[in-house]
Amino acid sequence: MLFLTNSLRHHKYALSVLLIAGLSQAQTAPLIANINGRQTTTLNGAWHVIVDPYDVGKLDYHARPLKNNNAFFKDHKPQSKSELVEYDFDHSPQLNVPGDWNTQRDTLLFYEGTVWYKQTFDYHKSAGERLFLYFGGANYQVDVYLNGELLGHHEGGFTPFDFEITDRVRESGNFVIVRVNDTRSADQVPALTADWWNYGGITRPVTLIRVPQNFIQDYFLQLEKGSTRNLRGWVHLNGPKLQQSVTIRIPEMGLTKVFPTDEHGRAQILLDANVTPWSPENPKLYKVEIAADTDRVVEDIGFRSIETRGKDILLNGMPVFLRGISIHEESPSRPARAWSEDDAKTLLGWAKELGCNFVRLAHYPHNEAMLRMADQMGLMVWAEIPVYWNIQWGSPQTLLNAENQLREMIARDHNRASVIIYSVANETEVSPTRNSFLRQLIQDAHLSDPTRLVSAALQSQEVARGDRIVVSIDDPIANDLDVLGNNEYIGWYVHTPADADRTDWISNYDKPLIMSEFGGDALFGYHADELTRWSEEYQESLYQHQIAMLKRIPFLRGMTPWILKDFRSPRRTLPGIQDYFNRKGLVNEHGDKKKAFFVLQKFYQEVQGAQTH
Ligand code: GCB
Repeated sequence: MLFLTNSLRHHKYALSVLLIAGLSQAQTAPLIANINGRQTTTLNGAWHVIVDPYDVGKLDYHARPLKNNNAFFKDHKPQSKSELVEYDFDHSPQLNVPGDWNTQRDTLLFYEGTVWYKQTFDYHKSAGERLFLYFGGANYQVDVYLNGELLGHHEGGFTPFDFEITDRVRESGNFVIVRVNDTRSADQVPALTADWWNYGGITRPVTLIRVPQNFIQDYFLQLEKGSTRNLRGWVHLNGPKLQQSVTIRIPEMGLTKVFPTDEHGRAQILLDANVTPWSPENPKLYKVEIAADTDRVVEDIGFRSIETRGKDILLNGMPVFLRGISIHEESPSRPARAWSEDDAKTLLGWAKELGCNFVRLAHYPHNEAMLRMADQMGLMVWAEIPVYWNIQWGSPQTLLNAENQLREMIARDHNRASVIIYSVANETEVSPTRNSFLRQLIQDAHLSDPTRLVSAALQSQEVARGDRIVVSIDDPIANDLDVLGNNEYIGWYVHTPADADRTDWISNYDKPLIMSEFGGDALFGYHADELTRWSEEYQESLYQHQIAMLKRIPFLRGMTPWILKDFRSPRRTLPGIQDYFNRKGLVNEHGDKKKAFFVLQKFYQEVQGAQTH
């Protein structure tokens, strides 16, 4: 496992990795870093699908697993005119991969359950090479089969996974069958309810990756926390020849240095470099070449330091205010799961237009294109796992699952300069089991990647209500976090917008606070007075009062209002207004800007004028 050597120092963590390897993630291979830098063949395109609400492709009528040719993964064809076979991928309709199924066919909008996917490919394998089948993401439970045999399972809708298929691939007629099931359940992450659409399907690209026998599986290279010179990290080789020399080359810095790998294929890297740091004003990326004796990979990587000092957040040693916005992974051109570079460019372009230097990618790891685009455009990122609302805190299995999702997110994104914060939870209720669950995740994040800050979106408490309202940040896990996040809905779920004027905030901690959510719904084009719910004027006034209040919080160091764009949610049923959309967006699903957009934009211009970042 990728993180095994990393985590051996920490027994409990190592144990969870082993358990995961044995249980929920059977047979997935270690993740390959930077697949864009590899020789790849895409399997994106039209896949044949069978919608299977009763799971007849997997279970017989007594709910026992099917072992015979009725099991869909066999892709069996009748051998005679008399043979009974009740499925046929090749005459079943198609859906696009990547893509959610809900928005590709009207009858699937509310569908939650199983869909089977099939794709075929031919492949010419050269001697000495290895081949991996890589999924950017599929929601939620996935079984993958190649040529009628199980490759493995994956659980979790928003992180990548891969399988080695070197010994199983044929010259021609390969068929991949994937069972994707997005049924919600209480023990999952997220659990039964969430305020976003449960988009099912193979929602991110599927790729064949060709690598040499001994290859560079992963590497990590970032500025050490608090340093503007020390590039620290590691390289991890995979294959039979683990002891090699690894050369790190950054031509623009005139840097070349060789490091030996140990018997586990790992090299520790330390470079003294003259770095032009990455920042929102100058999102500098360097071409970094990592070359072993048997493999070579190149990637654009930026270097910046991020740390806290008391209540301040320091970017490259300088205090910074995070002018952010929250974003769901929904396409700006049509309300469906986003996955493409174009989607990323538009969404992040809107954030830039607002004057942001920061985005909260809520509430789960977004597709990789978003992170790479944030690197290029100069937007700092809060990255998040879907530990959301009501999780089964007492379940060891659920914790393993959350840890695995965190690990996969960090493994994919740990070289992105844009990522400054890992968030481990959103609006979770304090309890002893919740506290220890989250503490484990915070510890995992710090261990896996000591260069980033760890946060969580907490819930504050109202401690006084008289002439003044006093709200306190007080949570047992706050001490474990580097940065405090807090969601509040003054003016929407509680109080009136004007009540923000008489609200004061206190905190028991010498730590920075990011107001990770506030906001209210408005239907674009609906105009009324500022006390009328759902009107643009109500939302505009709410933002004005909120901003006036936020300016008075002495320990506030950033904010990510809820939210950039209206997004689909099954919880939002009000006809004529919501129509299954959460309307807290500053733009609607067609990109039309509401009045509040300009209120926030103006505030961010003011803040920007007053600081360098
Ligand atoms: C929240 C949640 C977010 C919801 C939002 C809302 O606190 O974190 O997922 O969408 O409130 O609109 O109620």
